[in-house]
Amino acid sequence: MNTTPQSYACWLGYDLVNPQTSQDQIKRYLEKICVRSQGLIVDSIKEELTRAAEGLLGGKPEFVNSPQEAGLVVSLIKDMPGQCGKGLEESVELSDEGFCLRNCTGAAGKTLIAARTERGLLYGVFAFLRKLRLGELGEELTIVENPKSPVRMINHWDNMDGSIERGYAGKSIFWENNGLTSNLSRVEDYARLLASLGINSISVNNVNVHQVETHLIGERLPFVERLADIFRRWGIQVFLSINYASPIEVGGLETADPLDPRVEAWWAERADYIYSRIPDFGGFVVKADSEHRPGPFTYDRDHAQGANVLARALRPHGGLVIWRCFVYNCMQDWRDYQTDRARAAYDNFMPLDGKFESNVLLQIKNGPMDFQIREPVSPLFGGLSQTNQVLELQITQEYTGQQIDLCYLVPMWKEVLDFDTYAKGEGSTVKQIVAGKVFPQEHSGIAAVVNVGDDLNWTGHALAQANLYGYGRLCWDTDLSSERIADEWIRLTFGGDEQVVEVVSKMLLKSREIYENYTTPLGIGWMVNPGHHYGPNIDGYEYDRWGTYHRADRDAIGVDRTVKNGTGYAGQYHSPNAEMYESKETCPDELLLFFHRVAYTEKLKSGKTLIQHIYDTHFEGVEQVEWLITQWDSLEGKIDQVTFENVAERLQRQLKNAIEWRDVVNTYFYRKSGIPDEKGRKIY
Ligand code: GCV
Repeated sequence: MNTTPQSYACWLGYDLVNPQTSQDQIKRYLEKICVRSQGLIVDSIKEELTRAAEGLLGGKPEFVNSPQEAGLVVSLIKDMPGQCGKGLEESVELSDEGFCLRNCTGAAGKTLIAARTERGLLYGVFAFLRKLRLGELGEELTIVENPKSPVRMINHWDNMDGSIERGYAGKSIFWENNGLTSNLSRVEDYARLLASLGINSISVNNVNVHQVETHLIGERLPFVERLADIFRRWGIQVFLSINYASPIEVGGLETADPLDPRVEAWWAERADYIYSRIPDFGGFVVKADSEHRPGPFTYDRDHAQGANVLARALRPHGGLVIWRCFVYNCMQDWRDYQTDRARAAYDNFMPLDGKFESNVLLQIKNGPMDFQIREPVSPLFGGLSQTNQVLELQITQEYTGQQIDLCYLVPMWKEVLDFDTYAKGEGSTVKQIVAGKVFPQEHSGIAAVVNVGDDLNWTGHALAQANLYGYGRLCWDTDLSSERIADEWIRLTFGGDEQVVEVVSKMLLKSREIYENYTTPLGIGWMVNPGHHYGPNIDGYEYDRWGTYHRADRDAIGVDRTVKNGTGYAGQYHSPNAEMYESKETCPDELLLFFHRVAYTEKLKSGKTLIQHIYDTHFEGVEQVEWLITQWDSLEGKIDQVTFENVAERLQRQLKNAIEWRDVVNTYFYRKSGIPDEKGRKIY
């Protein structure tokens, strides 16, 4: 008996197709396939096509040599017959990872998937299968796609004891008992899932690199080799997070000073060793001088000096250094009104713009704080103009419901990507910057902390799969809409029942607003239980050292970050954003408390007072969770039972959480302000 739940397959459940896709069409494409090229990734392509044919047709495809006999032809351009390949080269613009799907001229019913590289072919095949299942392959077919972001990366915060920092879906799928998992076939399934979205790089250990993991670049490297062997077959390069003190802890030197020649020589030798075992190794991800991690500050060196020594070691092998900008003072005194954590990344890294080696990429969290439900976009985007940049997102729902509460994050990421920095006038959006189109950058892209673990459905909450899917699709094409991504994901995951599509789509698209309604208001953030970060605790971080304050008193709440009277953070943006945030009149309501201190009695743009807005949104948030529950209940019988129950159970927990948030937040502000709710609802 097969006990694997349907949700294990995620969006690659090939038994599910939309009603628009006819069996004849599937047969025509998948019964006979001609794969002209050869290679490691091409082998994976054939396996995937076989899997797809088994799911969609109920039998293996026949791989034929002659394109004339086949319904589908898969070929590298260089392996296409002379005039055919030349014709294609001339008519379409393909990047190294791009692909082209089109009907072969003169051969009725035949479709060609062509690319310059095996990776391009892999992405083309997955796109083809997706379109086939969605019923989107018309008779006239010419599709050319090139990925918009060059680096499309997944970061794991997995530790080798199997735990995952900020993981909400079980244990690590890579590591157990300080060694490699015994379930490598699951790693292979994971690699397929990522490749189907176009992900091309992955870091496999936590950025907080503890003692055991420090030796992944030493005696534990063979484990990484095994993982790299799997990911390579799916076009994904493996990276490691490293401990900046490795020269001491692995190398036995007495220093890790980046300017010490012994340290430089040690890193170079280490890189040679790694590449001798993993020739296509991606490089290092580095969290340095952040939250007590070691870094160049110990030696009075700056972050450019710190990163460049690694970059020089990796460069001869084509490796990259992905250096995180999450650097701030985590020992702040809450009485200190001058220091502003929001300013920290910009203050630390702007003076270094242009000083990094060409294979260093600065990885910048989307907001200046830390993955809250609402933050402005980090002003480093648009600030840095001479440095390679990677946007860092968080798919794992640390502050956004921990995969208990439903929170489809794609709309939030779209806001970040669409944000216009005005760095070079209108149109200097974050998505253009990470595409490498605004400033000259040798490398750029997007990375995200992933939400998977060894739960059978990967993400704990089955609907949280939509965030992983959405992340990958957005990296590939930052112009896709949240609606389109949700629609695709639902159809590929649950099939094409229109009621399911409509209901789940509404639930996903409303979910971020709902979560925001019952949690922290208007961009102020935090108010969570310290440590694990789930559930409300308004003053949990208020008198602490982390720089995350709301500063509520009986009259007002919010942090003044204006240039005129506050911390000056608003001035880190270009005009006209700086002016927009500086003034209460033009600052968007949803970020008002991030930038300004506002009295409870002040009116918002909506016409409501601040305190009434807080009460109303918190009552509404709970009602909206009740709405989510009725929506989901209406799908019973239309969704496989395991998934149905999984989501139903999470929604009940979400309701409890939302009620707790509502009552704690409303009571807190009622007690502070003494102002009653206009509508006389129950506040404690
Ligand atoms: C991996 C936040 C999280 C930490 C995380 C850190 C980071 O502070 O709570 O768990 O550490 O961000 O991004 O480095």
